[in-house]
Amino acid sequence: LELESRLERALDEGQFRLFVQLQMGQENISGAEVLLRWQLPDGTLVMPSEFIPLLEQSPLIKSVEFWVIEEACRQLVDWRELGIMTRTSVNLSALTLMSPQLPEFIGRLLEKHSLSADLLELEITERILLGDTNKARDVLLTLKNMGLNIALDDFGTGYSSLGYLLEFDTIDTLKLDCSFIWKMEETPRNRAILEAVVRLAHSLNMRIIAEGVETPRQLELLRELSCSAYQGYLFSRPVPIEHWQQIYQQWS
Ligand code: G
Ligand code: G
Ligand code: MN
Ligand code: NA
Repeated sequence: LELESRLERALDEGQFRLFVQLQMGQENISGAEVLLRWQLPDGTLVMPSEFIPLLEQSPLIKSVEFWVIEEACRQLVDWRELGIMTRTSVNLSALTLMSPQLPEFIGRLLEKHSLSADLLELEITERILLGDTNKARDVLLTLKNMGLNIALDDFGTGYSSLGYLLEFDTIDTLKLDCSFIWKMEETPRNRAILEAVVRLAHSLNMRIIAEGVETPRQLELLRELSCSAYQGYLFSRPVPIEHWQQIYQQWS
């Protein structure tokens, strides 16, 4: 409760900040993931793992994530003026995704800024899809029909990942959880599992993004499987969103 009222104040006082992390395609930049940070008045950055779980249990998460979407669109406009077109993804929690206002909110933002919907990707986790499956399917279809991209984050860590693929044909992108990449070189079996997941994505015409790429060797092995994009410290750590121009120039 203490934390919750501090978070409410954080939103009012503009203490949330956005970082972005590069996603690299086979040769070109393919996108950037927006990551939330809470900057305390003394400058300390609080990571999402320390406040998102609590925030996700409160309606406040909607206000925060609506703000994230709004800021992401504002950035897309700034970047457009610099000649930078980067597909940008935001992470959404269940309450936000299921919010009846979400499609209209995003639609109005895109229209106001004349932004193409496919510049925006919504990352959701398997946990979100656990609840009301029919409702989730409707919401995702609405968002998909608007032209937005839908990504399934942390793919492979949930209980019934494959079941979700049966239920939700609106998902465009799988984000392969870091653990697959980090364990890939340990045993042939691990490598075979990763390969099978990448092939599955290809055969369903889904994009697949490998997360947590830290070493040149990991990248080399993943490139043999040709993922759609690679994200990890090998390319860039998350940086403050104002620094995107530098990262962009470095990698393009
Ligand atoms: O950047 P970092 O490693 O600290 O991110 C940790 C986790 O926080 C990631 O799983 C990421 O998806 C999540 N996260 C970051 N920003 C947001 C956000 O705006 N909303 C939600 N729901 N999760 C976020
Ligand atoms: O769950 P999600 O994919 O949204 O989480 C993204 C988080 O993963 C980011 O907060 C980022 O800090 C972290 N991350 C991204 N790339 C790497 C990496 O190469 N190594 C490690 N350890 N963490 C990473
Ligand atoms: Mn994510
Ligand atoms: Na996430």
